[in-house]
Amino acid sequence: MSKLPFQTLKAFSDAHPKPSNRHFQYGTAGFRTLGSTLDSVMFRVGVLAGLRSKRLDGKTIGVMVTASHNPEQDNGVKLVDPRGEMLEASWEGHATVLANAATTDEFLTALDALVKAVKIDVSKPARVVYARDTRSSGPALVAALEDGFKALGIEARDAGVTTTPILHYLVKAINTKGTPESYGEDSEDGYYKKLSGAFKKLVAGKTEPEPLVIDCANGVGAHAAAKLAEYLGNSIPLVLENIATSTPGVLNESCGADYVKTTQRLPPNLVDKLKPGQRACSLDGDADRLMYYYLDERGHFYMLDGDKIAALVAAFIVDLVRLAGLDSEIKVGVVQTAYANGASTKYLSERLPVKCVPTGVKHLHHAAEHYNIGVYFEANGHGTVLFSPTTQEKLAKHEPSTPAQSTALNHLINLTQLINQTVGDALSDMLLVEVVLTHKSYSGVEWNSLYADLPNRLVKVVVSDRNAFRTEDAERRLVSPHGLQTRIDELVRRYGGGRSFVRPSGTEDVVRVYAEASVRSQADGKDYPHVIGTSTYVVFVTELAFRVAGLVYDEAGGDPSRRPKEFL
Ligand code: G16
Repeated sequence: MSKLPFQTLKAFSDAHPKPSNRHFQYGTAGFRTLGSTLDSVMFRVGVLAGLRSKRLDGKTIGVMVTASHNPEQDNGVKLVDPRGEMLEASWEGHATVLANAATTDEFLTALDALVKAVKIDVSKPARVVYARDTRSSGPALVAALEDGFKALGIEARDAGVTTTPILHYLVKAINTKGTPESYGEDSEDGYYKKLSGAFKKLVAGKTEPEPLVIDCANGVGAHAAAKLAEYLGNSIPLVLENIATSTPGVLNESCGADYVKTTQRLPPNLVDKLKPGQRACSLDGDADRLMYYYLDERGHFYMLDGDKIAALVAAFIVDLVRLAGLDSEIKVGVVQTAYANGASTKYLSERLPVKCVPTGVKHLHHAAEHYNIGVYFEANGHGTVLFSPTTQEKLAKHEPSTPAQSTALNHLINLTQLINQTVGDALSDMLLVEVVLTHKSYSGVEWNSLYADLPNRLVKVVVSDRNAFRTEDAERRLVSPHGLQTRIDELVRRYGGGRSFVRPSGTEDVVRVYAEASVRSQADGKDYPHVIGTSTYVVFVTELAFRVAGLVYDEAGGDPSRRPKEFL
């Protein structure tokens, strides 16, 4: 077995020293922190991607440079495995070890240990495809990544500036090229062609929808949405907003899917642009999350989040499976996280099997693979639908006995092409939502009325060490710090039920607190048609969230003089 090119690795590594005062962690979505600190991490991830490829016989590995919904000064990097899914969990630990080697010598020793531990044949070829979002720190970080590729002699393909889901698509398309499982042409154009082609077939003969407004978060989704719009032609009119990708300081700023979800508000600059009832949606900074919303006649805001998308899509697919005459053979299931609104879980569980898993697409994706058709969405708008290989085969071979069965079957087959099954994809999900709304002749109002959200509130607490917070039961309960869960339970009881949980973020140095009101009839008995508004439920749940946040802050030894004044 040949050896690693230590001399070359050493020379390159010396040019990318690790900052001594930093600890890096491969979290929920790879490494993610201040962009200015990530040079050494990028170089080392470049080398690691090559080793992962060699370990998998030269299959192409994806590398995405992005910090998604995080503020503009952050950046990050994540690896994509050959089928387009997130990096296998055991390699997350290897990534963290390599990123934290203090010196070049330690880095080389760690590389050698990794090669031996996971039995990598270094003589195998290594291939990667990489891309970045629009952040200004991106080009320099990509240069460091490319040094990693050069140091190991990796065959690297630059996919340029593009969205995370397009990079995932490319990885799968490259690795399945020329095989019976071919995922599509291995180019960005191939992606647009595949999605737009399927969309046009699915809406053929239906009334053209009213224009859809897309808030592109001033991120890379603006580029992709513009190209997609060209391919879609007049099958759906799209109005792109927040497309200033080269203006410093505006990425995800008062716009984008995370802003909408966490503030439960419309991006302020859209207020005057939306007509009552007009559908609008927000992407996040790398276009893997999607939030829908609309305003009513009185200007009230209604949010249709990942839970509402799951409810809409799952019901549609279940209907199609039944209409195709396949309901005894194909079972549909849903995967959610603890953030799922209690009303959505109730609505869905009355109709389908529902599973709850920890936050992070990788957890949802793997759980969804256990269903014939698995619908997974996080409340934050990150999700997709998976059709198992045997289900896809069944759809291809099934012989319908009536024209109605044949139509439903074709719709299902076209959905397998419309949906980016590698990962959550805001643009693919948006087209999916539009298909369902068109087929059902739903406006946002009908969609929203599937169930009424329970009022909820999400609060961030900055702590010195988020790793001191550990959870169990799909993140619904804390096991450490010791005793804190008991105090949260007491608080929740005092507030007349409801629900609250605390978990460390996997993408930011914070702990998140979620609180949700319990059944509406237990509060003041009034009828609140939507979450936002002057409701005692909202006051109740906000107070609960800030009380729990206060407990967390104090428990984590937060400086009393800097305690946020809203924490109770
Ligand atoms: C990433 C993951 C999502 C996850 C989110 C949670 O999102 O890809 O699956 O829901 O992080 O973040 P946290 O752990 O900080 O609450 P994204 O869109 O930032 O890549």
